[in-house]
Amino acid sequence: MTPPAPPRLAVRARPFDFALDPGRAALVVIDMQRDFVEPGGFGAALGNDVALLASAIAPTRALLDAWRARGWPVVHTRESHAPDLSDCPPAKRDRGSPALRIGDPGPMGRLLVRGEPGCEIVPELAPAPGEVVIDKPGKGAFFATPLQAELQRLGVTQLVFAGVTTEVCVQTTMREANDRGYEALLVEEATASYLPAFKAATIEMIVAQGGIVGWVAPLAAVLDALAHAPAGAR
Ligand code: TIU
Repeated sequence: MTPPAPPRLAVRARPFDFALDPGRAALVVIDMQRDFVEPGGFGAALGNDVALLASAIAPTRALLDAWRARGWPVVHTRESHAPDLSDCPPAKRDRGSPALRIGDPGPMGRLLVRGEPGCEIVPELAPAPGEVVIDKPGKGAFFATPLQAELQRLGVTQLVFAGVTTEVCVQTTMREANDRGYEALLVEEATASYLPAFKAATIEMIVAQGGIVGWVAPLAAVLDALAHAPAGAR
């Protein structure tokens, strides 16, 4: 006989409480790479003040610690391209007029190219052994990646999101997840944007119309729910 499923945990969220399923929720950390967060990377080449993203590191670390303590699944993503740029459409590489383009050499190696130092996740949030790492050529993490197959393998139906940037890769991935039937929750302090007004607008877009894209919760609410999760439930 299969044991009864552990009870769901109410997370205080907008537009209404999120019913966290201890057996089926993965933490998804989007693109916390040196190329976005540190000077000299892709984000800086686009003309952004990368210091604005540092605020997301400590809250994301708190989430990771709580998730790992429960033994629940963690997924990290990296926006990245093959060294020959065969997975980088010219329309993406040529966009805008940055100081450096994807694949160009910078102080942390070639921008957004797999294997280069700048493409790695910041040391504070480095993936632990056994955690899933998805290299993605697009802004959304489902496009041209094995993410859906990995989530199915893990039995995951709920995704709790952290990472950068809120309105680009995080929101795109939440929308992809929502359309695929996943329940998606964004943790407010664990995400950041180069444009704080866009982070605020994204949060409102997600929760509008009864949660048209998903839910948004404060970090404390998620940590509180995790603290009440049955030991080892997964
Ligand atoms: N430019 C910007 O805000 N973001 C990206 O290019 N990628 C991600 O959001 N990861």
